[in-house]
Amino acid sequence: MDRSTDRSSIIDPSIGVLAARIRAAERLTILTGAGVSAASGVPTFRGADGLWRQHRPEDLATPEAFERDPRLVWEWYAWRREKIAACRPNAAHDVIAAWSRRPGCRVVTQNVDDLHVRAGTSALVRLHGSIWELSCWNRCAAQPTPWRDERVPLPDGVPGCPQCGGLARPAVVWFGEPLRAADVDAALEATACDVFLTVGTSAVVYPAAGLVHDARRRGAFTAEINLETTPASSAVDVAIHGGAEAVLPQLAELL
Ligand code: BJW
Repeated sequence: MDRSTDRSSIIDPSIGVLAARIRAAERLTILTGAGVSAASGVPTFRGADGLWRQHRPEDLATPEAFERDPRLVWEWYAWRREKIAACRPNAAHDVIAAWSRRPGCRVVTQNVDDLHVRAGTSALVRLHGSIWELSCWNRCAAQPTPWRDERVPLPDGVPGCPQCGGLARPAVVWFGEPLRAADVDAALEATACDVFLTVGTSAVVYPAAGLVHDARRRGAFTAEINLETTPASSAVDVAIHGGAEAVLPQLAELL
């Protein structure tokens, strides 16, 4: 094929600009959302095939929903756990994991799938918890407990708290719930950086969506990688339209 007409060989000039910024940065912070795991096959929340197209968040992802019908909520999480268990980290997770081992790099994720963990990401803040952990509904246990049972349908009854035997819940953050203070502190601390890169998030869920603005106020160069325009697109220095699994490897090549 004539390379001059092969659009796949043309690199968006913004990628070069961002690569130069990352190369020079002593402190790099990356915020990720569901779009980073989309190429792995994990459903996003708000896209055309997103989870919120089939289910109302208030029926499944609020403390009120769990109180009303814990089994229904657990069944939905069991279905998602089974789906995620079959997924593997993609090229975007791999690039982020490699960068995370650089001094000064911090990764903050809203994702509960733990694909960043499986890719070997260090210095990771999981703002919305993990679908692979459970915690006590009555808040008896101080720490969430790993729970890797992938059976669907659920074993008899909903899972119990390993500490007190009471009702257990997925160790994720639902709407209307506060995030763990230590995670919020770590995320806010990470907004003091030279480059803040937001990847694959619709930038509508707070407090995560506020981090890019905090970083900008604190003097960071800000960038976004997303398939679509988001509320963050007009606020960042560089908005790159593309799949994280394609753009991040291109960036890594240029470093
Ligand atoms: C690609 C791609 C590819 C696709 N490459 N890109 C009004 C104003 C402001 C705030 C509020 C408000 N009313 C209520 C609030 C607060 C609320 C909130 O923000 N609501 C807004 C929606 C309006 N926030 C909260 O309730 C939070 N808590 C809180 O504020 O506490 C305060 C408090 C203090 C003291 C006491 C009590 C309370 C908690 C938020 C918890 C969010 N939880 C969920 C579920 C987690 C568990 C689970 O998974 O089940 O977190 S909701 C869901 O949204 C999930 C995600 O982490 C989160 C963000 O979604 P994300 O990652 O952005 O995914 P999508 O699907 O939205 O977007 C994917 C993007 O990727 C798209 O843009 C695609 O284009 C892109 N993409 N493929 C690159 N290959």
